[in-house]
Amino acid sequence: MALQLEKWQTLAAGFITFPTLCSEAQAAESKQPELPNVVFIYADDLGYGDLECFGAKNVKTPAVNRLADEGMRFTNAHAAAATSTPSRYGLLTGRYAWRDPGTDVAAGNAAMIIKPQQYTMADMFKSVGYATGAIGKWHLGLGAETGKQDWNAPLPAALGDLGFDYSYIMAATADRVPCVFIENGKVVNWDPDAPIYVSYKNNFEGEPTGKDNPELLWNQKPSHGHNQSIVNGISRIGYMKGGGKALWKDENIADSIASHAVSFIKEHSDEPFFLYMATNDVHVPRVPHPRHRGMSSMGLRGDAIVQFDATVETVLNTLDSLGLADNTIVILSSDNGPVVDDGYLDEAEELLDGHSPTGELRGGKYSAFEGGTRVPLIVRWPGKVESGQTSEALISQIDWLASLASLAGARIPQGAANDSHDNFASLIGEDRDGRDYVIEQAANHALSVRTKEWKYIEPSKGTPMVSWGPKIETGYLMNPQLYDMVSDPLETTNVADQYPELVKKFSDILESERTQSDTK
Ligand code: NG6
Ligand code: CA
Repeated sequence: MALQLEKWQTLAAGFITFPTLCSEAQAAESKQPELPNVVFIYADDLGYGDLECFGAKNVKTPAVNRLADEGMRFTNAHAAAATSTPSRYGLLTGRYAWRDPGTDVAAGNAAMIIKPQQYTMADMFKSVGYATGAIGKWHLGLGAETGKQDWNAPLPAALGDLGFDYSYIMAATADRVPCVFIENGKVVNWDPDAPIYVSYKNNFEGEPTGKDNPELLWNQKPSHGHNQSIVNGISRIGYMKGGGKALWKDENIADSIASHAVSFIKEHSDEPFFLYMATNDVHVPRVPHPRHRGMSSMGLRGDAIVQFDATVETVLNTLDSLGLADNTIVILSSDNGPVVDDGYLDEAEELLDGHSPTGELRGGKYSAFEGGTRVPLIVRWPGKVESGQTSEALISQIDWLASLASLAGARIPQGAANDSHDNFASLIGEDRDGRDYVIEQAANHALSVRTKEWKYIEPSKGTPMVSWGPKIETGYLMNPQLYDMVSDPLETTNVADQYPELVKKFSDILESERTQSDTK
């Protein structure tokens, strides 16, 4: 069609008075540019300091470095929460998880946490004609009722209800049963000889567990927790029976995710698409494919970062080979801060050798300190986002829904995504200030207010260190905390007593956010 028009235009040039052709040519000129594709590469537990282009030691991340060179690196970007489920909930709904009960780290048999009637990022893209796909870690529940799923039949409530045309997902995390991929609500490679049963309460008779049968843990052993059903020589959280040939091999999870992402991109290369690709790397159990083993000097955790980088490379190469790179926004980030020992004996801590997963930030996953929610962020959009730049804009994942809606020209329905602000200008580097403040949720639900200058952590109950194994400072204290993020970016000195008026201002902000009604 375009070619035909060009031919007609050339022909018409000699006959300027041919009215129909002129108006067609004008129409072609004023045609809106095609909507860009959007690809989220969403890592799991990848820390602010875990990528080479964010200062990582002992591990090379050439593909991510390339993305940063060709795009913009953000040094003050935050996940909405310090663990996966609430963070993803905020990202995909534009609504803070702390407003809604039942949004904490989900079991593998949790019911859908985002309700089918809720508006999601995928609904938004779909409303303006995008093809939408979710591939990789889900961790937001499936099915209508917790514990009542029939894993041997199509799940009645799944991602299709949330606006995703296509999904190929892990129900929860690699350390939680069921250890199978689910494609469009059906277990992949479902094995009629090994029907699947899942419980988070009781074991199934005769099934070994990590607790009772440690001799079966040939692949990886737990350091804390993770001592229930055994799959692929690794004990997990929760009990499952069956699975047979549907059971995943942890070594292949990254490749399965990458190859399905490639197929999705290929299949939709001639229409706008939104791909939410959530990797399993670098969550526990870290069991990278043998070809990535030993590629860092930090053992399995470092090798999982290498594997994450390989996934990024696959996606970038696919976009290149299909000629889609220029018209695709690639956004890379992580769901929460890093953890070293998160429950398996993988020597992650012993082999750090000077590498700091948080990039020296205090705390880590679960924590109210910066290490909990400050995450790497890279945005690449050739020709639109300046390349090789760094932005210090204050950014929260809660805003991505409204920001990308503004890009796509989608209208968010009244009452939906209320916490999400249109910050598209900062996401593409035009505005280098970003939000006035972001709100961060720690694992115990303590909220913090972070401005460019200050970090306020509200008083909350809890132990100073995570109490169940990971060696992480929680930042929980019964008194208010205030840190001067300009002179004290590592949150070493609580100055709340010196600035009572600021403490009041920030606690008022939290109070008013908490009481905000359901309409914008
Ligand atoms: C914790 C798990 C941890 C991890 C986390 C969720 C234990 C002892 N620890 O309860 O290993 O799975 O939940 O991580 O069970 S997240 O990144 O998905 O939020
Ligand atoms: Ca996580």
